[in-house]
Amino acid sequence: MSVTDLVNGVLSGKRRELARLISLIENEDGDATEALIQLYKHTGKAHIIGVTGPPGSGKSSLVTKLTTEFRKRENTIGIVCVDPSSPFTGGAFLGDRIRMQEHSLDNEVYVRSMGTRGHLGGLARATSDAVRAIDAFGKDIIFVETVGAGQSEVDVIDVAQTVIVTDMPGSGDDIQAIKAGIMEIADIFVVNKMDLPGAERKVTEINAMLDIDPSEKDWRPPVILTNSRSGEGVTELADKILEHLQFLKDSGQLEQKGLKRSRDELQELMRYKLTRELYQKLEGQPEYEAAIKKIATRKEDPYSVAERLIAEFLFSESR
Ligand SMILES: Nc1nc2c(ncn2[C@@H]2O[C@H](COP(=O)(O)OP(=O)(O)O)[C@@H](O)[C@H]2O)c(=O)[nH]1
Ligand SMILES: [Mg+2]
Repeated sequence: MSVTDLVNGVLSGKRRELARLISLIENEDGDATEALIQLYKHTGKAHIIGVTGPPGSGKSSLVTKLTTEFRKRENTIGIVCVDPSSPFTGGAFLGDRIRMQEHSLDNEVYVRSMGTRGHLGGLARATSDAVRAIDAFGKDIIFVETVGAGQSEVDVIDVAQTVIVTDMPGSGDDIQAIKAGIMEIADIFVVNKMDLPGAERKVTEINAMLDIDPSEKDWRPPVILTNSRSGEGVTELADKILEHLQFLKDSGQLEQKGLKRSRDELQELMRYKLTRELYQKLEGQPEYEAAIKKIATRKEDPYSVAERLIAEFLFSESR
């Protein structure tokens, strides 16, 4: 299939072409970049919603219920599930797929899982490109679900305009969540499994944490109780999500976020491209291997060698 066919297919809403493009993205195929170049001007329309939190807190169930809610409101939906902690794409997402099955016959809902490929930087890159492809495909709302455990999902969730952090009663990992920087990125907190004992206390705890947050934000993240099995609280959550988007627009923060993201993305792409080209050039070269040995045997130091190699790379004409 030619890149033009692929691009036209995605733009005209063909699911097969979208799936194919995301596979190319995952495999870091050059055709994917070519397609994304052509698609870029058709993107930037979707409301991207990040959903993160501990495993088992109910992210997938919640996304499924939110999808039902937004479908009622005539929105079309994309869902991207990311699990950086698991190398087993198929198995890890089996549960997610089963949970999201109630939408599998709905053409207006597109679900895709992303597994670990290469290093985490690559995963964040691939996820943001997959989201972009779904944006060009024309979905109004795109959920990005990722398990909350560290820097990697903060990177993954960076594509989102609205970030939901999920928690559940009885989970004692609040301190850990703060450490991981998950608290700071939340626009909305959800205490899911409100049917279980301790849900109200959890809400109080999170609110207490927000009270001592020194940063003076214009938006105080609301804390919402949900039951992702019955759907209780989900309508309120959907309203809050829209309220947050409206706040971003009214306050000018949506524009700011867009600029920040473009700056970050450009830097990241340049860094990625430069290092990849550099390594490709150096890897296996006798002088490179010799320099590594010299560093190990203290005949040279890594600081000077790094400077020299980068200078040589930047100013070499045969690049
Ligand atoms: N009791 C209860 N169980 C829930 C609720 N939401 C999800 N679950 C269950 O919690 C488990 C984990 O849910 P899942 O959506 O896969 O969580 P994820 O790992 O965060 O995506 C599943 O067995 C769900 O059925 C809820 O509101 N109440
Ligand atoms: Mg899940």
